[in-house]
Amino acid sequence: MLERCLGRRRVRQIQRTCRQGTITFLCFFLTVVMLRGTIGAGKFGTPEQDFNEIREHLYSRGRRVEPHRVLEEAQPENTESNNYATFDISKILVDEGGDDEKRDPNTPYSLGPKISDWDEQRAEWLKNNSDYPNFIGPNKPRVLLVTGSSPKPCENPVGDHYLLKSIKNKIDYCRIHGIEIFYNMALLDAEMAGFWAKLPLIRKLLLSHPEIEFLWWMDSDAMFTDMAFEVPWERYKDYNFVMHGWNEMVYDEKNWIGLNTGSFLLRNGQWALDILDAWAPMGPKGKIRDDAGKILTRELKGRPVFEADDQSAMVYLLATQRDKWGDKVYLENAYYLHGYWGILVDRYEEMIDNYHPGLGDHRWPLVTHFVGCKPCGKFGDYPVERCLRQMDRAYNFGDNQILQMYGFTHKSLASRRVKRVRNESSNPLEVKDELGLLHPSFKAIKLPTS
Ligand SMILES: [Mn+2]
Repeated sequence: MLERCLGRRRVRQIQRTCRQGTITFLCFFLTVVMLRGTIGAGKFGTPEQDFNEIREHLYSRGRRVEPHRVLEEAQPENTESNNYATFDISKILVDEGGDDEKRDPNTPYSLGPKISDWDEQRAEWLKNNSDYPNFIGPNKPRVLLVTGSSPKPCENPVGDHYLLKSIKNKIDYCRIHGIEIFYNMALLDAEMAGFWAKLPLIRKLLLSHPEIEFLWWMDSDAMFTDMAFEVPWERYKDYNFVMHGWNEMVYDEKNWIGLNTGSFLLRNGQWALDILDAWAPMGPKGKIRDDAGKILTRELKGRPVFEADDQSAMVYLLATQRDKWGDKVYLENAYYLHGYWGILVDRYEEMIDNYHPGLGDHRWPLVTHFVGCKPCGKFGDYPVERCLRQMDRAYNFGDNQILQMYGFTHKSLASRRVKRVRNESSNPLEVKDELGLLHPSFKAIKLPTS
């Protein structure tokens, strides 16, 4: 029938083609079987997975991301890809872990060797190192702002982008105000991971930098939103520890949000070492921190059930030992040393319409703190979209005060794009910025006249 329609020669041609096709298919099939043997069947060994692995093998050898066995060892030069978008960072960031020195659980935790004459040691050092005075002007202490983030990348790369915005924001404020910055990414004491990591770090920095008069701790989730506000240092001359908070809420109510430890000032001295020692014992992770969390939830007003955190521990310490510490602690609420984002970010436009930077309080908050947003972690207490949108607004609100120095502003608080707000001048040194932040008096250094 076929022969009659197509003719004998044509049919033989088709038959030959079919035979060749069968051989080709057999060859392909054997290749598949061989490759499966070489590279493994993949995580689940599904046909689709097999196919993907084989395809990747055939077309992009050397561009593969996951480690694999035989072929890679044979051709090491092919493992180098130029594509950052597809590179798997876990190849480089290996979690060694495991070799932390274990502390004897029967000995109480301590931040370090007992020091009881730090004031004398420090005074001696300052006398011998007059090039490093602890005050850099009248009523202007030498300040070190300390902040930091986890040694690991964030769960989502967007988190790292916000960490970058956050440190850029702090660099700007500190440059304008003549403050030094320390950014920490090392976990100095594995037992004090999480919100407690700041304690060993702060102690280390106070002891290594006797020239620092005040250490300013600031969380990575807090941003400066008033670039023109200078801390009223003179107000704190008789105090060692300044936090945002209210005396009644801490001492009378024992409210766990009576103060905030996301942004505080600590004066270098023996007193600081002593309160760090008194603060630390609830920190060690595991049973100690878990049990302490139960005590704090029971004793403090409004505290949810969770492991001990540094803020609750500070409220508890002050409320139970007011006699010992209270006279040197200043709970500030005349301006926002810490300002809760929930009540501030939606009011920025209103602030712009009615007020100006330099006030630091509800009219123009010094700090906007994104309590409960965890842009670097897996889960926060608020919707991700709301947190990130509002963090952008806070960043841009603060950044506008930096951009105005150079004649620019963000197109809106939601926009990363900028526009010009004044024309270029051929006499650039005659241009004065509105807020006077280009050459602020609080940054000026007065050299002694001979
Ligand atoms: Mn925070």
